[in-house]
Amino acid sequence: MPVAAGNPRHGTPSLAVFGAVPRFSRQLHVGAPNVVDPEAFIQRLRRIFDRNRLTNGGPEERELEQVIAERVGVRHCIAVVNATTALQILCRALDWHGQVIVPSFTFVGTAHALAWLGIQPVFCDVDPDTHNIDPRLVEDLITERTTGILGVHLWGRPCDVDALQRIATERKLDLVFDAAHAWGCSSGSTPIGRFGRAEVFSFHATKWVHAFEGGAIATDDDELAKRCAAIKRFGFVGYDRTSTLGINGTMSEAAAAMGLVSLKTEGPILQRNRANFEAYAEGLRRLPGVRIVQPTAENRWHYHYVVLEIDETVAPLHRDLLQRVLWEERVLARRYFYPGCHRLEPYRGVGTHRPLPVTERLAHRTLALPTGLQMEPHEAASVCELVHTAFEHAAAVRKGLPELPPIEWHEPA
Ligand code: T4K
Repeated sequence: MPVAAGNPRHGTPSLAVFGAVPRFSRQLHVGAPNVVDPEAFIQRLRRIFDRNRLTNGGPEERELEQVIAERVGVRHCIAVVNATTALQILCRALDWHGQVIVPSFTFVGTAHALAWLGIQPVFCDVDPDTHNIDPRLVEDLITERTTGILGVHLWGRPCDVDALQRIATERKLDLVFDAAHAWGCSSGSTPIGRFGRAEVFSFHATKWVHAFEGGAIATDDDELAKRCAAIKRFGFVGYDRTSTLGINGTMSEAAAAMGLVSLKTEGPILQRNRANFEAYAEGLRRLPGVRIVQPTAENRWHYHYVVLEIDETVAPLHRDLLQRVLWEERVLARRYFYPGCHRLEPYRGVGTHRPLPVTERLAHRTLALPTGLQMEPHEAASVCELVHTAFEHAAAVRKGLPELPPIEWHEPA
């Protein structure tokens, strides 16, 4: 809802919040699915129907597992219905209990996976540059109840895997990684998926490569893989014998088929992501107090997350006001990962945790912008122009916008 009827011809900034026509005629989402070749998917679906094998270890699921394992360079991949369930299966297979050290600055699903198993997530602060769990702080959080460390490669940029592995080895703890953001990424020349005892990818529709819904556990550990595979299928080890408490984590044949098609079409997605990213980076370069999360030269990256850090002590507008301006223009920027897991239910106020100053700061500063096949680089440049205009007219925006109710997380008309 505009705050005032604006008229650019009379000096009011040309922004939808002041009554101008929104810059985009459609909504631009963070995480809009990339679909390159629906026909190839439909062909695979036909074959699925011909075989009448819809789920429970069919050929699409097996092929997907093989492709992922080969691409990552691990002996085992276990495809799972989604990454949250995959994390739960992995934690169960590792017999994690008590406490696990995990960053708070992540999607809440990371913490939920632990809590569902009765494990207490012990929140660790993150490094201000990488946004990943800070190994220097991990050691201090280890108690006699700690059974593991769960790193998250946030935005697909690798954790400090060596430092974390050193701590895990010294303290005889299991280290695993939530690699939900990190398909196709690397740490140096080593693909993500090969670190710790195992890593978990997400192939959710909002990821750059997806299977509608999907996840996968990658590991070189034969025994662990066997346990994960059994847990994923109700604990079955034979036709009618169970070895352990299991769950249904199977990926359907339709989802696996989508995953396979999506993997084959990475090229054009990566190309567009990169072009959009470069347009954003160029367009936002000179803005005061704005930093764009950059890839690091030595690591492979998918350019799937366009994340700004807006330092409110320097920038003329707070992140939340800029978000509101953009929403009115139909650019549905997201405050990933506000407010940090430790401030969300059911973790809020439970137990005590160390102060998390970096997480607190980032949670108030980061803003994810849309990218992917839904948009072209010139549209990314257009989003940047909006940010420039909003900054130029920051005083007017600040004056007008507090009257608006806070953004609710439903989609605006
Ligand atoms: N660990 C980390 C670090 C994660 O980020 C995630 C998930 C997980 C673990 C767990 O992975 P999974 O169990 O999901 O495999 C989304 C996703 O649901 C979630 O997968 C993702 N991370 C998280 C960061 O984002 P929402 O609630 O923010 O997304 P949603 O549904 O609002 O989608 C974003 C926008 O994209 C929508 O406003 C509209 C658009 N959209 C979305 C979908 C699903 C479409 O246009 N079409 C679609 O089909 O959680």
